[in-house]
Amino acid sequence: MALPAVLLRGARGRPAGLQSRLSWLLLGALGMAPPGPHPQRGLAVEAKKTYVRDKPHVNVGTIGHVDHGKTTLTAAITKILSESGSAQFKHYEEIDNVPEERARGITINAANVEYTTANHHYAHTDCPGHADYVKNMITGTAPLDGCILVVAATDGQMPQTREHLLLAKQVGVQHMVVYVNKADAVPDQEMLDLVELEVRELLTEFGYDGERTPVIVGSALCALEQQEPELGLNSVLKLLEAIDTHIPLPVRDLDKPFLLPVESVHSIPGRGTVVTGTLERRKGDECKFLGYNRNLRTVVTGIEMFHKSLERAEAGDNLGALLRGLKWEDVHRGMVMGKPGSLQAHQKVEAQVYILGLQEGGRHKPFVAHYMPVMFSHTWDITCRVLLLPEKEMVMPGEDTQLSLILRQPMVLEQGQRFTLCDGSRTIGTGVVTKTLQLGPEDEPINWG
Ligand SMILES: Nc1nc2c(ncn2[C@@H]2O[C@H](COP(=O)(O)OP(=O)(O)O)[C@@H](O)[C@H]2O)c(=O)[nH]1
Ligand SMILES: [Mg+2]
Repeated sequence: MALPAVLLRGARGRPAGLQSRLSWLLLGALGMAPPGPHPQRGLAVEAKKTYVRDKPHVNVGTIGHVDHGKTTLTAAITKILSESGSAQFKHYEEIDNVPEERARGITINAANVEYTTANHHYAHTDCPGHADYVKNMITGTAPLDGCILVVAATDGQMPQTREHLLLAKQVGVQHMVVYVNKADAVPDQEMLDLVELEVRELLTEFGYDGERTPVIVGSALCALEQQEPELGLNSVLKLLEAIDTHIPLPVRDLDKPFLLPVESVHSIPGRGTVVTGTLERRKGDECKFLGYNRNLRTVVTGIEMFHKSLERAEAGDNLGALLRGLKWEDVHRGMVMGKPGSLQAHQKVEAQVYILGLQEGGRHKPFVAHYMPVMFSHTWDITCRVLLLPEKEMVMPGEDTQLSLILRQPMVLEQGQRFTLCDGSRTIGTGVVTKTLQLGPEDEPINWG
């Protein structure tokens, strides 16, 4: 018997014509020049895109104080890599004047450039303004796997150097590579050494490995303007190599115990209960359901996608899972199904959040402690209560802040998990869990109104 039609959601096709392009690609991959220009230019461009996707993908971004050279460095990287066809050159102005992108009601004003190195394919984020940096690191759809911290040798560390490092640590960026920029403007080697020393200390202070973090000294401007190859070109090549080797591939969700946020629950006469959802992580047989104060254990006896039974599911699959011995009324949308032991429900978390400004559709008034928005994550939503840091009186629209949230019931929440806060139908903020906490005696009892 087939599963409900709800499982039938948009077939995913392969890109047409992929096979026919392979031989041409192969030549490129082997380092041989393709035989003259490709007969169809559009196809060639497309072919290159297909090719770069084969390398493991890593998300990086430039952080650091304003005017220290983040955008210049980003432009220089694309310029240098464009010469070997591994990137498209983006001019400084193109990166600095990106139009605003509206994503999930939040204005993200960040430039994304793309390039490939010997080992990886990179998406590199550079943001123009200070406020946008902070916002982007909290709200960005893809968390950064590593950051390039840019410090101008002319200034050394500055307030935003510290602030961005702190924030990077908060949102879970684990790896840093440092570029000490503007070395062309500092002829004194001792001064450069001092800046490097200071940066290493700073990294250690914020919980990074200051001793072993690669620090490359150079000049992004020289690299961009093709002057002083030692300070320019070579420093950027060294930086790229450091990024390639020092920022490890992110742990693929495919390797993690499976996790399925439940979208809907069905009862099928004669077969049992089926839950549907999009698998965030891979399949396992035994499973546990957590959320809304429940904790149920069962076994998956079958999975189906597009009316076909599956041997094994992969992350990203939209599937239905048949469960042994569970009743339809036992499971709800919003519960999370996962491998026993790999999941935990939490009722209190610490988070870094960005509160939307009025122009972004957010609140027009600040809020104070004990404010109760609804928190959305995975497929669940639940009322929560805001606790502010002791010295903090209120949070203004457009502000980013650290705070704690107490949920009405324990839900599956992990460090690094992203969520949205809503007030009625209005999205008022977005955040990322920085730490899961235990409820303390000071937290009870709570009146949920
Ligand atoms: N002398 C010198 N100036 C640089 C270098 N890199 C960037 N600049 C200049 O520093 C200023 C700020 O650079 P920009 O990339 O916009 O910094 P951002 O705010 O960190 O993105 C610009 O005027 C750049 O031309 C460098 O290596 N040497
Ligand atoms: Mg910039």
